[in-house]
Order: sequence, then structure tokens, then C-alpha cells
Amino acid sequence: IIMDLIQEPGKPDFVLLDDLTKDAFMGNLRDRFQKGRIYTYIGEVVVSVNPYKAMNIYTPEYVKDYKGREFWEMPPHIYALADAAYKSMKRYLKDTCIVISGESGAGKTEASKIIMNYIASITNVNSRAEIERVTGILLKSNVILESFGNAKTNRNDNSSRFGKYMDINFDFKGDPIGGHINNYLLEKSRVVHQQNGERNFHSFYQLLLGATDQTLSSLHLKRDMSAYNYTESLVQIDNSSRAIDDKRTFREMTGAFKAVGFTHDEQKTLFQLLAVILHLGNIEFALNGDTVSIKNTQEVAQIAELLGSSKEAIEQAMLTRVVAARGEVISKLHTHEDTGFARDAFAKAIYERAFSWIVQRINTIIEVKLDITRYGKSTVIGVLDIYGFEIFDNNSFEQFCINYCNEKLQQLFIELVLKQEQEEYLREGIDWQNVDYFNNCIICDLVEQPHKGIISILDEACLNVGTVTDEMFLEALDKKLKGHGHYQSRRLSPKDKDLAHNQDFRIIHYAGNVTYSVVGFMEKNKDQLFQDFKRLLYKSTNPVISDMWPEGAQSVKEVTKRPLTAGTLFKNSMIQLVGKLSSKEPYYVRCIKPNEVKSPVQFNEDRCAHQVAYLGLLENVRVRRAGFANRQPYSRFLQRYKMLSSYTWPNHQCKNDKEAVQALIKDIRYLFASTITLLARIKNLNKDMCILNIGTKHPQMWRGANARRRFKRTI
Ligand code: AOV
Ligand code: MG
Repeated sequence: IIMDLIQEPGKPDFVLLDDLTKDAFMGNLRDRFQKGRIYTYIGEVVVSVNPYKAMNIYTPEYVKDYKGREFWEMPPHIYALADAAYKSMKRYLKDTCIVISGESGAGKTEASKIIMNYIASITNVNSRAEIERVTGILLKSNVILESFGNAKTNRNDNSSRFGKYMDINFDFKGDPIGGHINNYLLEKSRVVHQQNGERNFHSFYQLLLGATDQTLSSLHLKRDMSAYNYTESLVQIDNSSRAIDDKRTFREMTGAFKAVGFTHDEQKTLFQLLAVILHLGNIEFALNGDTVSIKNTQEVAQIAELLGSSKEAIEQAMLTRVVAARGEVISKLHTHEDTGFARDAFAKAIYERAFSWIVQRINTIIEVKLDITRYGKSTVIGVLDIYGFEIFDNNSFEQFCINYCNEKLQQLFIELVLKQEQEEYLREGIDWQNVDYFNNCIICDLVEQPHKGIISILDEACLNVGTVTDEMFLEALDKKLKGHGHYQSRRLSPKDKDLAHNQDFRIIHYAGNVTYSVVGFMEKNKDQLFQDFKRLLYKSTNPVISDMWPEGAQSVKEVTKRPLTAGTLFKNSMIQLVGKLSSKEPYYVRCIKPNEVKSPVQFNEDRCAHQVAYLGLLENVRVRRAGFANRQPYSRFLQRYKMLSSYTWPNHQCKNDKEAVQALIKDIRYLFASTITLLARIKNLNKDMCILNIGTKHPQMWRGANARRRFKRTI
């Protein structure tokens, strides 16, 4: 191990750089990437560069090497971070979370899987049946969610089109006993439309390519993706992409369904719903005079069979809607335009609901049983893997939400790593040279502020869909956001060539400028599905489908309340997520995408420098370097070290924990290398709630193996 550490190329921790300049930072990152070292630390933050090739560093030997070790003992690895989160949870019974960020294709989902696998391996040492069951389900559920929630985009062949936050619960011994998954806004518009070069969700192709002939014929499907409007755009399938092997992943998906505990009927129903969606996509409407009819009646019959409904009921729901007007219930015919819209909304809703149902189903299987927690506190490690920041040629409501989500996570990082850290030094009266950074709080406000934020303005426009056009919505944005430094539109800056369209606005995001087209914003935000479809699905003879649509039980007259919009729901869920994360001890993985062409050798200097800049990594190093390496509250320090001194073991007689720590350290000062620094710190601290700082302020002392040794001795 020592040889490994000595032979590490470059600096394993950016804090150890001799001169902290942008060039030195980039040089170290490049050097290490080119020598196959994809992980580098900034203290306890792991910077990870996507290797775009299989790495032989996730073997059981590596797991063994990192298990129970401290960061500085081993060359940088994401296992060290997973282990630190686990140790902190186990030792101090603290809830921890691992926040993985980076742009689309930077390696977040892979990192989350590596972390989960590591936690599963280190906890399942004795192959105990219950632990094996829980970790097995946690790992396998990933496979199902990836099939249904990931898709090939122009940025990533296996791009997450939903956000995922998974809590793993542990008992007091540190064994996993269950978990819970929260899913965030699935990009459901993909079900009915994909940009050039992109695909629908993996699940459709996996079913069409992987299912047996018998299954396909029972679903009335052909093994031909170009036969279906919703999947045909893939025509030029990218054979070079190793990531997409639909046949193999179909087998994995069905295996996972079984392993997690889905019944045969449940799995069958999910495939039936996929088939329904594919058939729906092929439904066409004919206009004869004023009346609209469905052209392909055979498909309607097949949909009816698969949905456990009747042909007549399907036809009726697709062509009419029932409304309550002045106490009376009347049936209204759709216009030709409405029918296409209703069909697509139906397909999207079926998919989205099926996806959420899968998540709920997994949750009921892995939820912690009460009798397990009764004997002690259950602690949690949360792993967050969301969709990364993305810029496409055409950016719509989905990108707006995804990029807003990334702003929120960056804000969390800034708050906890850059802002609060610095404020704490100042609070404690420690000499501190302020480190400047860009605070993206202003962009979060631009999106989420009540009344003035984009989501509020959008909601207001949605109150009057039909009378408010896309252009009017944009006008409202311009009026309210004029002068905001992070908002631009053509009307406000007519000379800007990039804002060629009247329907575009631009947000200057922390990670780059994104031009959004307002077309479809209101419709997607309102997210309307005619009640008739909900009732239809609720009445299905298939109990699994009926179970997915409980609100279909409401009668026409009952349904009056205006539901919250998609934007507001997403905003609320993001605020809740950030709250949840900030209540835990956070660990960060910052992923970097080395190039745009998925090459394992190319290190695109400009792209990487851009990411390093917007992730605030240099500022992170500055704060880390000027600060103290390790801090613990007095109580925790005592809990861990009180047995070293007779003054504190088994109990101390001091006035408070702070004095007990002082007594303890005085007594065992021979154990500490930097006792003088340490005592000085304690003297400085006069408040009740103080933090004990161990370490040194001088960067010189941080250099090389010497620093590591010092630090180890200090601890
Ligand atoms: P993302 O999650 O950050 O993008 P992924 O984790 O899906 O990105 O990574 C994209 C691809 O990069 C993967 O499919 C792998 O081929 C490769 N890759 C990433 N990390 C590793 C690794 N550690 N070892 C080997 N290959 C890797 V997105 O979900 O689009 O925001 O929305
Ligand atoms: Mg992902």
C-alpha cells in the first residue's frame, strides 16, 4: 500500500498542490486521467473523471483493501468515500448521504452503482440470508429502474431520465435492513417523441428485441421497432455503442423482476402496458365532416384486450370527454386536434404511472419492518443520482426542470462546503482570508421565487390555457424578469443572434447558457389528462392496472379541484429533497466528463476546465487548504476517545464536554503531533456549541507523505 501511495502519479489530493492555480489543477487532473487514475480528492470530496472504459479497480480485492480504511491510507478511490459514509453512520449513528453531481454523461449513475455495490459487499460478510435479501433487492431494483427510466440521448447512451434518491436503512450493528426510493419527475414526453439520434426508454426496445415470440404474439407485437411510431425514430441504431444491448438487458430486467419479488402477473401487466403504449402510438384519426373517428379499429381491440377493457370504452375515451356543467353531466366530442393530443397524453400518463408504481412496489418490498427497528435506532445512508445538467439543440420544459434541479444541488454544495465552512471559521474567531465564489442562489431564485420566479409566472399563464398563448407567456416573463442578470430573451436583447426565435428565452445557468423554447411549456406544466382515461383505467379488469389509478374512482362531479402543476410539484419536491440532504452528513462525488466523444483517452482541456470552474472545485480546494483538516463536536470526540484517559473514562467529572476534552488532551498529549495548535484552538473557543479543530493552518505541513503521517498521528 505504501508503495502504491508513493507511486501515485501527480497529487492524490488537490490540497497538496504546490501552487494552487487553474493550470496546476488542470495539469494534475489531466496527468492522473492519462495514467488511469480517475479519482482524486479534495479533502473528503471525490473528483471522478469518466474513464469511458472498463476499469479493473472494483474487484473484491479492492473492496477488501478499502474496507475500514481512512482516506489518506490508500490511493484515491470512490470506495474510500463510501466507506467513510458507512463508518460515520455506524460509529456515530449519524445519517449520511452521498450526493453525486456532474453533467450528463459524467458518470453519476455508474458511481452510484459502484457505491451501492461496495456497501452491499462490505455488509454482507457472513452471507446472512436477510442481509443478502435486502442488498440483493437494492441492487436489482436498479436494473428495473434503469430499463424503465433511462434512455439513449445525444449526451449519454444510458442517460437517467428521472431523478433518484435512495435511502438505505441500517440497524445498530450496521447491517442493511431495508430502504426507500424517491423518484423525481420522469421525462415522460420521451414516450411519444424523441429528438434526432435519441431513443425512447430502454424498456420498449428490450421488450421488442428480448421477449420470446410467444410473449410478443400475446401482446400483438411484431419484432420490428420501425413498425411503431413511438420507437421508429431509432432507425439508425448505434451499433458501436456497447452500452446498449437490449436482448441482454431484457434478460437482466426479467431476472431482476423475479429477484426483487414482482409477481408473474405484475411483470406481465407491465409488458402489457408497454404494448398498449406502442399500439396507441399507431392510432390515427379520420375526420369526416365534423366527426372524428379512429382509423385502425384492430389496434383498438388489441388495446382493449391488453388493458382489460372494452373496445367501446376505449373508443369513447379517445373520442369524447365527459364534463360536468352546471350540475349536469354531458359528453363532449373531441376536435381532430384534441384527439391526437389526448392519445399522446394517455400514452405518457400510462408510462409515468407504471414507472411510479414500480418504485412504490419496490418500496413496499424493501421497507423496514417495524420489529427490526424496535431494538435500536435505524440509521440511513442516502445516495442521490439525478439527471445531469444538459444542453440540447432544442431545450424544453424537461431540460428546464433538469437544469433547475442541478442548480439546487450546486446551491447545496455552495451552502455546505463553501459558505458555511467559511462562516464557521469566522464565527470561531480564526484568522481567515475570504475565498470568493459564484453563488448561484440568484439563479435558483429566478426559477423558484413565489410570484416573481419563472415557475410562478408559468403557473399563472396556465390558469388560462386557451386564452394565453406561448407568446403571451414569454411576454409575461419578459415583463417580470427584465433586468435580471441571468435571464435574456429576444425582445430584451434584439441584437442577440443566438436568440433567433421569438419563442426563445435564455437562462444564464451556473454551468452554461441554455436557450429554452417556450413551445409546449404551458401544456407540459399543466400536464392534463382527461378524466375519462383515469376512469377507464380504474375500471380495468386487471387489478394491477386498476390499482395504479385509484383516482379514477371519483365521479365526474367530484373532480373539481385544480391539481398542482408539474412545475410546482417538481419545485416542491426539490425543496424537500434539499431539506432532506441537508439534515444528513453529506459526502460529495463531483463527476467530470473528459470529452464529448466517449473516448477513453481524450482529455478535452476546455471542456474539463469549464466543468472544474462551474463546479467550484478550485474554490473548494482553497477553502479546504486554508482550513482545518478534521473537525468534530466535543461530544463525538469524547465518545470516541474517552477511554484513553482516566479523567474521562468511564465518565468525566468536568463541567461540560469541552472541558472534558481539554482534560483528556492534556492527559494524553504525547499522542498528538500538533498538540500546540490543538490547544490553541480550544482556548479560542468560548461558546457552548463549539467545534474542535484538529490540524494545522499551514499548507506546507500538508505536503506529501509527511502530512499524511502527521495527520494519522493526530487522529
Ligand atoms: P450520468 O449518469 O452522469 O449521465 P453515466 O453514469 O450513465 O452518466 O455514465 C455514462 C457512461 O460512461 C456509462 O454508460 C459508462 O459507459 C461510462 N462510465 C461512467 N463511469 C464509469 C466508470 N467508473 N467505469 C467505466 N465506465 C464508466 V445522465 O444520467 O445522462 O446525467 O442524465
Ligand atoms: Mg445517470
